[in-house]
Amino acid sequence: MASKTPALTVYRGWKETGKHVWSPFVVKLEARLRFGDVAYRTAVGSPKTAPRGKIPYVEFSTGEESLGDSGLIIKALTEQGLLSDLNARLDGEGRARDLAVRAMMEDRLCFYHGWERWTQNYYTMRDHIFGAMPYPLRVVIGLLAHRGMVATLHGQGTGRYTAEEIAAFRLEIWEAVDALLTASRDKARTRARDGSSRPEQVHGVVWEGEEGGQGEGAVLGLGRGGAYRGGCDCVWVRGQRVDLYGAVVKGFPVILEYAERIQDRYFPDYEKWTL
Ligand SMILES: N[C@@H](CCC(=O)N[C@@H](CS)C(=O)NCC(=O)O)C(=O)O
Repeated sequence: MASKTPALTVYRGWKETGKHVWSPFVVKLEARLRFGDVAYRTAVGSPKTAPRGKIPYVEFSTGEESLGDSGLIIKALTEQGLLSDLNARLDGEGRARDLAVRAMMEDRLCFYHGWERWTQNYYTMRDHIFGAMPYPLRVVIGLLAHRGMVATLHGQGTGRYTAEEIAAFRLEIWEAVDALLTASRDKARTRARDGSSRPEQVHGVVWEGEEGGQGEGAVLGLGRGGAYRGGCDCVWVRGQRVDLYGAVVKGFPVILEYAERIQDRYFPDYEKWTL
């Protein structure tokens, strides 16, 4: 839990106090701040006022310019000494693996989720993202957003795959995450038996919270992604709808246990999902 005086405001896109919001990058950033015991307050903000046109972004109470992009925010806070450099003790191979984990989650899985949200659960997305707008405006803006997202997904490539292919790619990713977490958990248990208290790190994904590489936050953000109620992967779902994808990742108890541990330890004040 954050314990210092908040000098930092995290703009999350939605008010939703006491809850994860639907942006995986917000979840990732908040997790990273809580791992490092950095106090922050949350505010709504908007992509329109964000320095890079996306959430999350942050502002310091010292009045410096606001800063966007979860990765760059974490980098800046690390350079300022507010966060420790989780990758400092990794060798070159470890850093490469950590980078690969982040890319897998943020530059690959993220697009599959975007596809799932905007093409398979369009109305859910529209009504949540633009819920504050009057209905007629929401319809128009929603269609424009949908069109933009479909064009982005087509250009990036995800939009050219079938639903079955995307499902297979997603499963492949969750199998990889499961393998990393299982190996990490087993090593942590071995070390605990050996009397070492330090959590074991494997490939930038750790079983215990704060000593992981940067990939930790990415796995958490993309894996649990807040309170999104569409039909997305496992821990994105908060109970109301557990569909095929939820069912798939429900088959990975190690991932679920991992997400649960992080939730209970670092987000006890946030509403918890149910499957
Ligand atoms: N690389 C960015 C990605 C942030 C991102 O994609 N944010 C999405 C929400 S999950 C967003 O603001 N989308 C609004 C838009 O693109 O207009 C980060 O790490 O912060």
